[in-house]
Amino acid sequence: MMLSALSATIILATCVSYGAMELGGEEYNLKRAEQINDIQKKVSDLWHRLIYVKPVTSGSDENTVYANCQVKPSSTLEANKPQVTGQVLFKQLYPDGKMEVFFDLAGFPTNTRNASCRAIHIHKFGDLSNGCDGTSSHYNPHEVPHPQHPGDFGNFPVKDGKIRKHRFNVSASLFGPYSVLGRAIVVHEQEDDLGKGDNKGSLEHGNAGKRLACCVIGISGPELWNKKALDDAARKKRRLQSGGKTA
Ligand SMILES: [Cu+2]
Ligand SMILES: [Zn+2]
Repeated sequence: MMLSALSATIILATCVSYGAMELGGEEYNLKRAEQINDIQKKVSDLWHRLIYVKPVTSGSDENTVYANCQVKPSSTLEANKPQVTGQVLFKQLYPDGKMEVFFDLAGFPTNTRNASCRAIHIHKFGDLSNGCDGTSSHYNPHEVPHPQHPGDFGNFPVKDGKIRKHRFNVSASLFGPYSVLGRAIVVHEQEDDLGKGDNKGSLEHGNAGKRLACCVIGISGPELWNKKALDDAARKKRRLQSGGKTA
C-alpha cells in the first residue's frame, strides 16, 4: 500500500510539471507552489506512517495490541524428548505501557528427577523452517549481555508437567521499532543460569540447553486473552477456596 501511494505521488508530480506548462507568469508560479506544497505534505504523511510503527488492529479498544504464540515441539526434536505444546498470550495497552504475558504450556515430564525449572526466551527470528534452530540467538536489539534481553523471561517452575504463569511488567514490547511481533518464543529443556555461569554462553543464552518447542508471535484479537484471564481468575478462586498453595 505504501509503495502504491508513493508511486501515485510520483505520477502526480509528473502530471504537475506537464499541466503547469500550459499556464503563464504569476498564475503558473502560484499554481506550482500550491502543488509542490501538496506533494510535500503527501510525502511527509508517508514518512510519518512509516516511522510510527503501530500495528493496525481492529476492535473498539483501538490502542490495545494482543498477540498469540501457538507453541509446538521443534520439528528437529528427537521423539524421546518432551513434546511441549501450548499458548503464550500477550497484551499491551499502549506503546509505553508494560506488556502482560500468560504462559500456558504442557508436555513436560511429570517425574521429579528432571530439572524443575525451564527457561523461556524471545529469539531473534520467527523462522521455523528448520524447527526451532532457525530462530537464531536471543532477540537483542540493544546489544546487551544475557539476561538483560527484552525477551529473557527467566525460569518457570514445572508442576504436573505444566507451566502456568501470568507475568506483568514485561520489558518486551508489541509496539514500535523494537516490537517482538514476528519473532519467536523458544522453550528450553533446562534451567537458565541467568548470566551467573561464569562462561561465555552464560552471558549469551544462559546455557538453557536444547530447544524443545517454539512458535512465532502473531497479532490476534482480544478473545483468547479474555478467555485466558477468566480461566485464570476462576482457577485462583478455586485454589483459594480449597486452601491450596500457589502454583
Ligand atoms: Cu532461548
Ligand atoms: Zn537472553
